[in-house]
Amino acid sequence: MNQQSKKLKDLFQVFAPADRVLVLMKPDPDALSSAWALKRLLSAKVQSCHISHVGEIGRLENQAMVRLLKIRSERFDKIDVQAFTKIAVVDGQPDHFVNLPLPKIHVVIDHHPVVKAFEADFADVRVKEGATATILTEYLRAARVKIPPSLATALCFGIKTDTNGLTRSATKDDVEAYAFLLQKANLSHLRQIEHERLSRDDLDLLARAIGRVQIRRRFLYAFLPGPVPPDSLVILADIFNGVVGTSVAAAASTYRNRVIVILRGKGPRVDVGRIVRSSFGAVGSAGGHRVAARAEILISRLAETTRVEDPEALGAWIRRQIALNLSSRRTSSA
Ligand SMILES: [Mn+2]
Repeated sequence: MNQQSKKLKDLFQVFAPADRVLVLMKPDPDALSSAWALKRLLSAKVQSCHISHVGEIGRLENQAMVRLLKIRSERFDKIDVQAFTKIAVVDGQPDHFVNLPLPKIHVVIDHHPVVKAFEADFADVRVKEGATATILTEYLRAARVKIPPSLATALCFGIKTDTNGLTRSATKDDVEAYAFLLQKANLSHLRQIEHERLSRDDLDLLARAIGRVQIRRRFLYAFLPGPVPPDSLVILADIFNGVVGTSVAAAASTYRNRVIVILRGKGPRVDVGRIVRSSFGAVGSAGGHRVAARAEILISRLAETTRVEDPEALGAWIRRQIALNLSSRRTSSA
């Protein structure tokens, strides 16, 4: 028996025919598709299997995915956890759900690094894989379960999203799973999901933001007087990252009591995670990786640093902070 078949056997051993299973996740494309794949995998083994998401399905692509592919997931606050006999978590770990009233978690399938050790009847955490959807695809193949077009499409989108179109931290396994799924997927649905990124409100916002873009050398910056929801800033930063001749794009605004800064980068030497940490790590939460990062700072924390009530002054302060840290030779004040 190969390794994947052994894991499948171990996974199935957790479940009994009378089990009512809850699959829990935070609803990004990788998590949604992985949850659906696990449901498919278990459907013949247990009495019932339900998918539930924690938080909102916010991004438009994700809403399009759920709508077009008819993924049935219920918000966590709408379900009764007590009605289930087993709980599985995908694309996350018990540590990511500490604020929820959860009994024991029986199964964990994930690709995030283990920050806090946990106990489960079955755990498969493969940190090297680009997507949990890749791992679930291997389970489906090992189980010889038929993968309907809509599920294949969802898994394709999950892998693509988590690996930035197979360009970021994608392994041979991710590429293989993707190639396998692509033959079964509905490509017109996949294209439609990927393209539904802008709401009508976002379009108005984009028009405003374009008028406020400043480009200095390879750094593109747009500050919008708030409030602007963080998800909309992500959309703007993604779009601005496409401007030729730039390597760092930042979209910033305020939302509720915070300053939000979203950074996107491209090019071989760029690391926006480092930039955002050295720019804002001292005053707020700041993190990310080479091509995507964000900072969130309580406005009140900046009251002594800049004139926070004046949007232009605040916007200029954020721009200066980033500009000071663009070059990796300049080390952050340690
Ligand atoms: Mn993931």
